[in-house]
Amino acid sequence: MSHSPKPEAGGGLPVIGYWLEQSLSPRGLKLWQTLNHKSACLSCAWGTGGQQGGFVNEAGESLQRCAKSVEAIASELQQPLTAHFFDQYTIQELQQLNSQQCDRLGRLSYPLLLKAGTSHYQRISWEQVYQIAEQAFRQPPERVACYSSGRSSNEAAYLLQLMMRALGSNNLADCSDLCHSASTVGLKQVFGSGTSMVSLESLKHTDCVVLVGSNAPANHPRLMNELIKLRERKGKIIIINPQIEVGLVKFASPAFPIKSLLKGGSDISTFYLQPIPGSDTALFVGIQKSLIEQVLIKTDYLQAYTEGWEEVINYAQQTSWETITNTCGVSQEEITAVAHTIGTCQRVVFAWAMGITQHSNGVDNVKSIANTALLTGNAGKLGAGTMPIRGHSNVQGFGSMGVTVRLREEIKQALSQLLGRSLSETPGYDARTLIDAAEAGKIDSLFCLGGNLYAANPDLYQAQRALGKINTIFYVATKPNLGHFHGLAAENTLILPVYNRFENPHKTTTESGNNFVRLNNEGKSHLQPNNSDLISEVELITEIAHRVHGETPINPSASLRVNWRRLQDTTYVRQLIAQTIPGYEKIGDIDATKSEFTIDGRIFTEPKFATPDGKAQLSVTPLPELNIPPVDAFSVSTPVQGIVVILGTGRSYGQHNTVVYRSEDKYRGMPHRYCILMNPNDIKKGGFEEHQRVKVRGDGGELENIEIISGAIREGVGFMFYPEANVLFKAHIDPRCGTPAYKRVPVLVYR
Ligand SMILES: Nc1nc2c(c(=O)[nH]1)N[C@H]1C(S)=C(S)[C@@H](COP(=O)(O)OP(=O)(O)OC[C@H]3O[C@@H](n4cnc5c(=O)[nH]c(N)nc54)[C@H](O)[C@@H]3O)O[C@H]1N2
Ligand SMILES: Nc1nc2c(c(=O)[nH]1)N[C@H]1C(S)=C(S)[C@@H](COP(=O)(O)OP(=O)(O)OC[C@H]3O[C@@H](n4cnc5c(=O)[nH]c(N)nc54)[C@H](O)[C@@H]3O)O[C@H]1N2
Ligand code: SF4
Ligand SMILES: [Mo]
Repeated sequence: MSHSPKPEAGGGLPVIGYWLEQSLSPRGLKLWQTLNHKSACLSCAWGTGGQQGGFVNEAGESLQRCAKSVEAIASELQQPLTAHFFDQYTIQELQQLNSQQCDRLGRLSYPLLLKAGTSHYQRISWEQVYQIAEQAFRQPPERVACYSSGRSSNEAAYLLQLMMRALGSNNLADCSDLCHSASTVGLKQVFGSGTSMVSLESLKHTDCVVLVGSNAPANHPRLMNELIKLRERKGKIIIINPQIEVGLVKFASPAFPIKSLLKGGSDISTFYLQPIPGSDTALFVGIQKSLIEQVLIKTDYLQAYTEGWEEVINYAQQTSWETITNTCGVSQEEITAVAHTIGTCQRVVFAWAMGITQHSNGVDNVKSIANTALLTGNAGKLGAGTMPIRGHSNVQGFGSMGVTVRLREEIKQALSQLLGRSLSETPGYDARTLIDAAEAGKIDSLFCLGGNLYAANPDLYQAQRALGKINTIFYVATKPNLGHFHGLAAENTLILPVYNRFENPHKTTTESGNNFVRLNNEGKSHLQPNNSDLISEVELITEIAHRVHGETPINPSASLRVNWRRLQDTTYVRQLIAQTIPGYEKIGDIDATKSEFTIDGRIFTEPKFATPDGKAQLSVTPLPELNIPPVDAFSVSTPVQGIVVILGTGRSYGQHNTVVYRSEDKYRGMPHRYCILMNPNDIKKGGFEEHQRVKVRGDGGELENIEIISGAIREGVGFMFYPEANVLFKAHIDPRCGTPAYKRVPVLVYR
């Protein structure tokens, strides 16, 4: 097999090639129309698109669409599955499909039911769907659960949680439990607010960005424009990542054509630190220690605006350099240089993604970053602060709408007033505890609003077993995925097709990771009524709620009334949101004003935070104890030739979460999905050669025939793609937020 050379910059020609290929395809015209549709991009939470036009970002700048949005739209513009498709294939045959093949089957276009003991999904009517739903939702409330993924609208999210709370169930698991939950929990403790405190406008004033555990060139491509501009104004960028992601070193963005074409891209990283996976807390405590030694701590600021800082300083002082550098694997010299830059820049933004949150100490990781921001006075001023880079395009909106097991007290009060009764006090299941509860036979009915609960979880064997103990599962989706064929319920598995964001017959809203609310116009689907039978998510949820909860308002004397069918009008839903969700007041008249807005109370440009006394709360973040299991911990019976590495599992450049669009990853030189990226020295130490096929075994399972690819990754560390790698390991979570340690998976690579 020939191996093409890896690109020397992120972005660039492969991306332009992809735009061209899609534009020239038969759906090219519809694709461009959709790109121009006034709605937020489907893909990531950077929040491009909206009322000013599809290519405009939150700061009103144009040319901000990236190839990822094209990928997402192109996939939604596929033809519908034919009327008899599911008659032709048994469920066993469908289980042979990989993620990419599932997605390429086409758009789901009619409701489907797979009954236990039968071999085929069969088409059913919406009336049959509602009858099954009525039954399913009438089970004891603690045995009814939902899971959601952040592509749907605020309106659908709000209705989903309202329906569940009205039932008396708090079981609102969400993909954010597997994602940024550590950020929400950590930031709330420190600042009283769980989202980014930096607006896009504010980011333009920074002179230093510390980007930790993020592969933004692939996953938030338009953030790269801000990093390029930062370097152009002589700002600094500190990258912290065990893996050298080529686009974090150099990135070619179409918004900077001259640099991209003539110079092969713009420089990104000023410093690139490669810590041991899972050790970021140690690295940040090291940075704090160095800041103290270099007398760069802002004591006046700490005294005026924070609490708990003395303990944090004491802890950093008491922790020896030896312990710090041994834990994080970064030298004191490098830490000192980076601390000097952070301590001497005027306005520093600390941004992070999954490399920080997906660890069994994810909350500490987040807090150690927040502490560092505070020690240097970099929170609560323009151009500075903490910025979790959110995942799905509306995942943050789901949290704001109350789709969470950690409901804010204010929302709880407002909802109980709306429903005319107090909400259930039984704690709800998050994504992980839901799987455990299901496995223990404690769940009867599960309603999945988008997503792929099966394939997104660690330990796919457990996920499958657990889902198999639930009586009825509803998968509300736009396209088929692995979960629809492997995550089968004990009795009834339903797949319910819905319109996506740019097709809904009504207006909707979404919230970006920068706390900006977008208004999405009505649209029209390319699917023809004669060969498809779709409805909107809002219609589906309100109809189920109406059937379960009845015609009448739940409490006629409550100050607000819920009339479920009237809630099919999303204008009315927005009014309820305005009245019950803090910071969302302006949504009440967005239909008339068309004014997209920044949510109140989230962006801090003054050092007064959302805690009860307005002060930020620092607390000690203990260094993690990171162990590497010996070879014999993997119970391989015969003597083996191999090596134990710490695996990070994540995304390729051609996938969106569990949905694979392209199998190869050109930027990392990984030609297909079943590769492991390893350091050349580890390949040698294991007695292997590049491109050799090996077995990879974790504590949950094994994969065979994995191709070794040599790459710029720290020694002792490996990288594989998810969801394929999710068979390898069991769930090890941070108990404070429930997020699994997807980024620190010890595996034996052997033959
Ligand atoms: N195109 C595209 N865009 C997406 C998505 C997608 O799948 N495709 N998914 C969306 C979603 S839901 C999310 S959550 C985001 C995900 O966006 P990211 O978080 O950028 O995605 P990951 O692939 O998980 O990569 C995390 C990075 O963390 C690094 N890393 C791993 N372990 C550690 C560690 O211990 N410490 C540090 N400092 N770094 C580490 C990895 O090398 C990798 O570069 O992207 C969103 N946007
Ligand atoms: N090993 C490993 N596992 C991980 C991660 C990792 O880094 N490593 N990352 C985790 C993270 S950060 C996340 S967020 C989760 C992702 O977990 P999920 O959000 O559960 O999964 P997705 O793959 O994003 O879901 C894709 C499906 O959503 C459906 N969909 C798309 N658009 C719509 C819509 O408009 N409406 C509806 N109803 N459905 C729609 C489509 O049918 C598609 O198949 O995975 C987690 N799992
Ligand atoms: S950066 Fe994110 S929001 Fe912006 S166009 Fe790309 S995928 Fe869409
Ligand atoms: Mo995510």
